[in-house]
Amino acid sequence: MDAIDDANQLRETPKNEVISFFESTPLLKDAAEIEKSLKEFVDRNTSSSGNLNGKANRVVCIASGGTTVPLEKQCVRYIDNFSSGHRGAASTEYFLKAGYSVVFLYRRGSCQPFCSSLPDDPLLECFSVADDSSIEALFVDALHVETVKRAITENRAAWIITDSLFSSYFFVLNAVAEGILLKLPFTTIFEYLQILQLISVSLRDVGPSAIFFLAAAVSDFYIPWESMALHKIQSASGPLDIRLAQVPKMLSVLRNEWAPMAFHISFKVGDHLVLFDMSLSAMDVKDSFVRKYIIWFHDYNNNIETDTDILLAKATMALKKYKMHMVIANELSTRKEEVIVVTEQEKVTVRRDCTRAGAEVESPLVELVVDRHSTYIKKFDA
Ligand code: 9Z3
Repeated sequence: MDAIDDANQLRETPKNEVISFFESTPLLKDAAEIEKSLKEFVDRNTSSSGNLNGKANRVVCIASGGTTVPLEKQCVRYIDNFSSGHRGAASTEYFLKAGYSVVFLYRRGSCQPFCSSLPDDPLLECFSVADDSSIEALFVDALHVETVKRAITENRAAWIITDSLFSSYFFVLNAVAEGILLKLPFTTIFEYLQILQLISVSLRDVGPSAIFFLAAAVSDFYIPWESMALHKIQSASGPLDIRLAQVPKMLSVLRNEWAPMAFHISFKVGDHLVLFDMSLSAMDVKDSFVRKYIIWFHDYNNNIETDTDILLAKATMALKKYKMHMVIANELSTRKEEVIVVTEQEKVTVRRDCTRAGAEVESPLVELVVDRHSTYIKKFDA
């Protein structure tokens, strides 16, 4: 995600790269079902009386979690991109509270809105909210019965029922039931990009009232399907050499072709500390010499002063290159504390309110995004 990424940013995304990526991609098994649920979602939330959540037809697509790159078609091993999905899940909560309807495009198993503090536990699947808002246990099949039995044996059932956070889970079930939240899962880069394309086509008629909030950590490299091994790569054949192709930069395709009227927000992540952890894990990362050396190395290459400057330079480049309306810059190590919002007009540092317990940076961040989105929409009204 660094030097190569920057070089890549300087060239346009050639059309043939995009076409060949999609042509060689395994087709989504449930594409028809996803299209159907997207159509119903858009119809429900973009009526003349506004969406079901109260804001006039405003919809946000939130991409969350990391994409994987399989090494085998019958996948045993894969390369992953780091992201817990917390940013996307928390932002979903604040957008719903702000009156938007949300398409939540998330990595299977990553953090979920309203339950990011709950364990990813199949026990939760055993409950639902009844019409009168009471909690119902769904003992509909053997799996549910087994899950609950096991939870009781393992002493988890009591915990989960008494924990106050559990009620959050029902908020999210309600949001899905009310039709203001549509959750679409992905695992691989192939699934992610195909579903993103389906979403953008479905939201095209929403025009400037739609936001793309792309917080997912998306693979830069992949193994094209046709050159991928079918079965588990054997270790008996010795060391493994893999050649990865570059994933075409779909941001510009999304911005220019798939959803040209929408308000586009991408994220730029600074990874200096990660580079540190990975390449020098055997050393003491607090070692000031190592630290200085690495920072000097970056400064030398970029001819600018600090890590933040480097990150901001990259964010500004992404803003221009992909014609984003907003690029949100964050460092992995401080991402829960602060982000820097970069637009053509401004650079705003948004911080978590540390005076309030449990306050999250996504709260003021979404507030700022909603404000700038309102200004954007007004331009079309004029
Ligand atoms: C982000 O920068 C997200 O804010 C994080 C959130 C992944 C850091 P968590 O899910 O973390 O709360 O644990 N997302 C975008 C990361 C990315 O891959 N950006 C690309 C890049 O920097 C550009 S699209 O090259």
